[in-house]
Amino acid sequence: MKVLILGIDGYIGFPLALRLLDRGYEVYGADNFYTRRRVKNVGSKSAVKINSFATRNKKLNNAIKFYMGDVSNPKFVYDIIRDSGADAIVHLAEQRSAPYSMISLKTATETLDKNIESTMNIIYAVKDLNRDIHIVKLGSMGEYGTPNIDIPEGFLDVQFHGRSDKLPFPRMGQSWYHLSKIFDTYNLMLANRIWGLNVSDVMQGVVYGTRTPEITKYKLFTRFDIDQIYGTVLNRFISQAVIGYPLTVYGKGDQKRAFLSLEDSVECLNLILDHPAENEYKVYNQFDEYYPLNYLAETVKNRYESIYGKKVSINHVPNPRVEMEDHYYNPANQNLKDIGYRRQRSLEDEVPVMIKDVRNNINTVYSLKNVIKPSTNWR
Ligand code: USQ
Repeated sequence: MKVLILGIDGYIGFPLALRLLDRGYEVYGADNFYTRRRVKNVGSKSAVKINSFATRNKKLNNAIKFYMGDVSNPKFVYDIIRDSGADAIVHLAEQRSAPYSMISLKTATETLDKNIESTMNIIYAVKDLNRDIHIVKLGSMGEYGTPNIDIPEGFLDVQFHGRSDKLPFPRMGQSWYHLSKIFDTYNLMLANRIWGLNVSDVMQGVVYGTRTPEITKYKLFTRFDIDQIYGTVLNRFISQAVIGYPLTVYGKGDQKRAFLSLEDSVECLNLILDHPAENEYKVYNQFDEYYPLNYLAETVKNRYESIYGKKVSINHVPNPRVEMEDHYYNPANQNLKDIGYRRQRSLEDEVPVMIKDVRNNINTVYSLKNVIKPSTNWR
C-alpha cells in the first residue's frame, strides 16, 4: 500500500513513517517545516535533539519519497497526490497548537484559514483524481469540549418531539484551533455525503512520549516540544520535573482529558490504515485512557521522586485558558477496539522512559526555561 503522510517531519508523522516502512508500506511524505519555524519564532526548539529531515531520511537510505511544500497550496496537493499514486493519505499537516491560535486575530485567522484550506485541498484533489483514496484526517478530542453527558464517537441518537435521528454530536471546542478541526469535520462529512469519499476522522486525545520501537531501533528521535505554545501537558510536566521547575497545573487541575502514548497513536493510525473506510465517514475517538490533570502531575512527581530522590513541587498557576476545571467526562473509544486496538504502553510504563530521554537532553531543557511559563492568555 502507498501512504502519503502530510506533515511527515512532525511529532507523530515521523514515527508513523518509520512504523509503516517497517511494515512494508511504500511511504511518501510532505512537509514545509512550518512547525520547526513556528517553534523557533516563539524562542524554542525540540527539547530532544533531532536532525534535519534530509539527514534522518538519509539514515533510512532515502526510503521516504519526500515532497517539500505547503498543503494549503492546492496545486501542490494535487501534484503530490497524482505523483505518489497514494492509496491512503494521512493528514497531520495542520497548525496544531491551541495556544498559538489564541495569541491574536492574525494567529486565529491563520489557523482557521490554513487548516480548513488544507483539508479542502485534499477533499477536492481526491474527488478529482481518485475517489478510492482513503483519507485519514487528524481531528481532536477537544472538538467535543466537555459536555455534561457521555461523548460517543461522532454521532448521537436523538429523540425530539416524538421523532428520532442519528445526528452529529454537538461540537463545543474551546479554542480557534479546535474550531478549525470542527470545520474540517463538517467539510469531510459533506464530502462523503455528496461524493462518497472514504474518510476516517480521528478525534485524537493528547499524545505523550518520546519513543516507539522503531525510534529505538533506528536511533532516530522525533521532535519533543515543551514550551508554553507547542508543548503538551505531560511532555511539559516531565521536562519541568527534570530541571526542578514546579509542575504548571493550570487552575484547579480537575480538568479531565483523554491521553495516549506516542506508541499507541502510531499503532492506532496503522490499524486505521489497515481498515479503510469504504464509502463512509467514520469517526474514531483515539485515546487510551482519560485522567484529571492532577493525576498526571502526581504520577510524574511520585515517579521522579522515587527514582531520583529529588523533590518535585506542583504549582497550581492561574489558568491562562477559559475551560471548566472540574467536570464530568466519559468519552467512548469502541471503534478502535473493534478493529483490534489494545493499549501498547500505559502512562506508568512511559513516564520513566520519558524522564530518562529528557534527562539525556537536560542542557537543552535548561536553555528553554524562559519559554515554559504560560503567557498566552485566552482572556
Ligand atoms: N495544561 C496544564 N499545564 C500545562 C499545559 C496544559 O495544566 O503546562 C492543561 C490545559 O489547560 C488543558 C490540558 O492541560 O486543560 C491539555 O492541554 P495541552 O496543551 O496538553 O493540549 P491541548 O491544547 O488541548 O492540545 C493538544 C494538542 C492538539 C490536540 C489536543 C487533543 O496540541 O493538537 O488536538 O491536545 S485534546 O486535548 O483532546 O483536544
